[in-house]
Amino acid sequence: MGYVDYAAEGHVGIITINRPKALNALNEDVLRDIETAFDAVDCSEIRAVIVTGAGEKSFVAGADIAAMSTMTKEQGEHFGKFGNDIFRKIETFPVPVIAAVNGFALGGGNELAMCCDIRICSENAVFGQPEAGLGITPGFGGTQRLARLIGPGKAKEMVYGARNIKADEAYRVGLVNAVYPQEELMAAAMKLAQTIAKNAPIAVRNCKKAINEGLEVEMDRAIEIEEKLFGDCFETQDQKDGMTAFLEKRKVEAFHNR
Ligand code: DAK
Repeated sequence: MGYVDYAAEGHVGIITINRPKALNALNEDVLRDIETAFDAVDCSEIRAVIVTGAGEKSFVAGADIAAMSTMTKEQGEHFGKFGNDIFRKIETFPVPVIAAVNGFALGGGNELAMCCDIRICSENAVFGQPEAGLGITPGFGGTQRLARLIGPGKAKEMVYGARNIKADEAYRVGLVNAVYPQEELMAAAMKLAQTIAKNAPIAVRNCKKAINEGLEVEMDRAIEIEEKLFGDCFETQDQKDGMTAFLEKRKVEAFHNR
């Protein structure tokens, strides 16, 4: 992987997009490397993944404008599908994914952050969908996920106006959960990931599925999805260990992911 680094620390995987000369912009090679990195995550060991960008300036400054500038309609559609399939894979990745947004998250960068489960950012982060100013629409799910996350009115203001927002506004509108000084961002992401990793992994995975799949259907069906995933937990050793520990008035030592 030339453009993406992968490291595991305990039960946490860290994927770093590493193309700082172009502010980590996404061309096909970078996208392919992101996919390869996710494919390499061993979910029997890893319980949460952090995605971040190399350098102190940019998470991802968007899809690669130079690469897109000469695309035909067919190539544009192919590029959109290629990226969308990978982003959807991240959105439905079995374990939670945290975006640690350490600077610009524009266009495809904001779209990458939005397909993660949780976003936190540094004080210098900037979010936006500048595509309309470049003569295109957002193409990696930006029109869909932004409206779902912050509501259609605010999303339309950002998308139609190609208006970027800074970290404080991103926090206010609910695009990010928290803002940290740049030097504290990765430690905060790691703390959050470890908090998740401490809980029963199968239950956490089922929670992710229940929330994501439930949001896509009407409430009666959503509740059925939750019931099924809740029931499945009773076939796990982690449920027995967690509840036995509670009844014996002690903390569970560790969940074993089985
Ligand atoms: N693509 C390619 N190179 C980029 C880039 C990008 N998105 N962003 C920055 N770079 C490169 C710059 O060209 C520059 O390269 P050199 O000139 O040094 O070779 C280097 O990174 C440093 O950038 P700057 O010199 O511009 O740095 P500044 O600090 O002055 O400015 C900036 C930082 C982030 C404000 C500025 O670089 C900027 O405005 N970048 C573009 C941001 C942007 O518009 N991003 C959205 C891209 S559009 C679709 C599929 C996907 C998409 C759409 C449709 N379909 C198939 C339908 C997605 C679209 C997008 O993401």
